Amino acid sequence: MDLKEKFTELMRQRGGRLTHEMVLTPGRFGLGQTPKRLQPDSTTSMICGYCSTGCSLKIHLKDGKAVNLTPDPDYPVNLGMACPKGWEALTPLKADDRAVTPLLRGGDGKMAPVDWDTALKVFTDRLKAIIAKHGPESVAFLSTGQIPAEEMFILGLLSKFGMGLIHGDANTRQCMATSHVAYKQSFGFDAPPFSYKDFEESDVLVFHGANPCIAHPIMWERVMMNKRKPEILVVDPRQTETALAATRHYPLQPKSDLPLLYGLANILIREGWIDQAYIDAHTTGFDGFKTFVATYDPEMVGKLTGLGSKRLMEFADLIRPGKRVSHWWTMGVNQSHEGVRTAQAIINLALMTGNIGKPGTGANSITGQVNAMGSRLFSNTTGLPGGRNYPDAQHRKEVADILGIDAAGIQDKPGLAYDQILEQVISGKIKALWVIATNPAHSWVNQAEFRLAASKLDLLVVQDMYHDTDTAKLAHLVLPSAGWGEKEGTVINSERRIGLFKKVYPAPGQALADFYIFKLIAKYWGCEDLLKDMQTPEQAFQMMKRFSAGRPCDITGIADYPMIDREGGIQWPLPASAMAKAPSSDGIDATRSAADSARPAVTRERRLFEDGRYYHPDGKAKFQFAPPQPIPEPVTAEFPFALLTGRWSSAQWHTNTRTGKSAVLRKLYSADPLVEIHPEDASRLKLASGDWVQVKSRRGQARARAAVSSTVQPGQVFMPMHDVEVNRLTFPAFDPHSRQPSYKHCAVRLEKDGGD
Ligand SMILES: Nc1nc2c(c(=O)[nH]1)N[C@H]1C(S)=C(S)[C@@H](COP(=O)(O)OP(=O)(O)OC[C@H]3O[C@@H](n4cnc5c(=O)[nH]c(N)nc54)[C@H](O)[C@@H]3O)O[C@H]1N2
Ligand SMILES: Nc1nc2c(c(=O)[nH]1)N[C@H]1C(S)=C(S)[C@@H](COP(=O)(O)OP(=O)(O)OC[C@H]3O[C@@H](n4cnc5c(=O)[nH]c(N)nc54)[C@H](O)[C@@H]3O)O[C@H]1N2
Ligand code: SF4
Ligand SMILES: [Mo]
Repeated sequence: MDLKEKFTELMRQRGGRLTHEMVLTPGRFGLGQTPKRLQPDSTTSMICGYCSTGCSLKIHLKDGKAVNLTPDPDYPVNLGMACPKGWEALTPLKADDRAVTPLLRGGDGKMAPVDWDTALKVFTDRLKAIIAKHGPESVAFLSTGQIPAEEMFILGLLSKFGMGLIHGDANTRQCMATSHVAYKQSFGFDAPPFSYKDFEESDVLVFHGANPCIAHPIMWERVMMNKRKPEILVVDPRQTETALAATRHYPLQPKSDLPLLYGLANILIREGWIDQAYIDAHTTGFDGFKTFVATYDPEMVGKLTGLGSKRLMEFADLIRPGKRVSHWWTMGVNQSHEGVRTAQAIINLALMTGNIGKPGTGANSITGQVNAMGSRLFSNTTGLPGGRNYPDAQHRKEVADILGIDAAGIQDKPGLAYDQILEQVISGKIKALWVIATNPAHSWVNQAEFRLAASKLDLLVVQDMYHDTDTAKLAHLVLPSAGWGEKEGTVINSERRIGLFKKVYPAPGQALADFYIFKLIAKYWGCEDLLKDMQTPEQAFQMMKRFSAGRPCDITGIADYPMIDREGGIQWPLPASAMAKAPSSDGIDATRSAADSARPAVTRERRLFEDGRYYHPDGKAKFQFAPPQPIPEPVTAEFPFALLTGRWSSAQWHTNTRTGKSAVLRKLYSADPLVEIHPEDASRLKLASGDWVQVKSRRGQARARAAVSSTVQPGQVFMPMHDVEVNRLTFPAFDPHSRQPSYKHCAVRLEKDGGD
């Protein structure tokens, strides 16, 4: 009997009814029809559920169900465009392997369907028993940047203040932790300063370790709309699609970004290509920085990076003051053993050239997942809601006051980071793990370690849309979730724009929105009072607003969900005081209707720091720097290749649990794992494209097909992160400040494999 049949059987045994009270209030639990605010046969628009670009899609409904979609032409982000994932966004909802009922591993080791009542009792009874025996530090959760902010927010409140857990982290550690720490230390708050319009308004765009043609295709379309004939510089060891489309490619040696950036700073200072007035008025620490970079001689840096001193001079000349220069970075920077200092070295370049707070400028970290930014501000994992800090007594008091709880009950330091949580699972201190909307059995660095950790757990709970993800297969309990399109909430994109998810499709079987799963857990745990004012996502949003009041991310000027819809998304900050003022004069959207003009306008595209004021108490940005550290696992004679990893096609999303369900998207990528290898290396190893090879590291091995291509440099190979094999190889090194894994460098060797 397959799971679907088992579920039908279970429903039959129960008289075709759910046993829990949710059957009495289906609307409340996100079951059943489209919410009232949508007409059954109409078109509505909502944010795509994949990447942080945050495109808006028009969803066409028939009988209250989405039947089709088209990109939204009126939204300031995507202007009528979408990438293949967006066009195919409805398909994964209908997949056969959706989790349609909770599943519990029985004494025979097999998963069997159970009803929610049983699942929730197992969840609370087992976790409470573990906590009673081993303390609150023995249970941890791992969540995500892919669910609405309201869901992350109530999970954070429930887990920390309701269930009393200490440790919880998210896949945003794998992704954005570096930018978060870098901005906080440099600007005083985690605040990406840009608006997408800056893509169009730059004279020079520098992409550091970013491949937007593949990873953020609609942002790249915005670059293509730039009418200023911009120079586009790509700093990437690989000749990516973006590098090919750029005007200049700097194929540096992997992980030599930090010396490169210090070398550039040195040239800029030496040549007098800096904005001293800006530095004096708006920054601190420049003199120390100047002394520090003086030793980064162009000859030495040219050799170290493999770029040569001439190209360094050319680079510095292109980014000096006088033109609008914007710097953009993603995972080539963040996923590094020294990601934070590298990101800050980019920030330093923008500050010292005065290229920030003006059109077409900025030190701009592009986020990855649809709601990575929501997680940074509201998830209550590494910081308290509203971008507050655990160690700050005043911040703890503010949080306690809003929630009506005792400040003494709030921990005074953040919980453990992802890697430390897994370490403690392995050492036996953490006994239970609750995994929500992430698939670490594929995506976590060094799978051997993750598998070992999973094998040691007394309880692994996986809350996912699908029952057969690599992580769900290891679980003792699976909680079935509604996905994008089946629930409501807000998400925050890379340019700080808050947009809406809507419920346009019924969730299958007993699957529930994560929001209501958390609500049910609160009820069964006996702490539902904590969330009593948050019966719906929109009520939780109102609470998030309260947490934002007076903070740099203040959104008290957003009245409600319909306002977000009307305005085409709203960037933070938008304090209530801004809405009380007269309509702002710049950037108001010309498409606003006559009725709209009666209300104060929200400027549609805004950037931060236009007044040169940063969030440190002195109002200034800080130069941050430190000497580069050696590569954690350099190549050797035994493991002579540097393995780089990353995104491979615009049709693949991470571990492919969603994109893999679309026949259209599957046609756009390789069915087999791949390893890209340079023609010289391939000929030495007698490899042709399509041959199977074994890729081996000190931790594991992976079988992949050779893709012979000069996109990689000799001595380097590249594997897509979308293939589950890749993290059997990666090396668990971490940035010391952000604890983000360095996914993009480890040492491997290749051996031809006889098979076909
Ligand atoms: N289609 C698609 N789009 C996505 C995603 C997806 O899975 N699929 N995921 C989303 C998410 S969560 C994220 S975080 C983003 C990631 O977006 P990106 O960061 O743009 O994507 P990656 O391919 O991981 O890495 C970017 C580049 O870093 C380069 N790189 C490797 N090592 C170094 C180095 O030492 N220095 C420099 N300068 N570059 C280096 C790689 O060669 C690669 O081309 O994409 C988002 N968008
Ligand atoms: N080697 C290597 N590894 C990497 C990277 C790399 O560049 N190289 N990149 C890293 C980065 S930047 C990231 S962000 C991570 C991503 O790694 P993961 O987060 O593990 O990847 P996803 O496939 O996005 O997993 C999301 C899971 O959530 C489920 N899901 C989707 N929507 C919902 C929902 O609404 N509710 C619930 N409960 N579940 C849902 C999906 O089915 C899926 O199982 O991978 C990291 N791993
Ligand atoms: S670029 Fe990102 S947000 Fe836009 S359609 Fe593609 S996946 Fe969705
Ligand atoms: Mo990411």
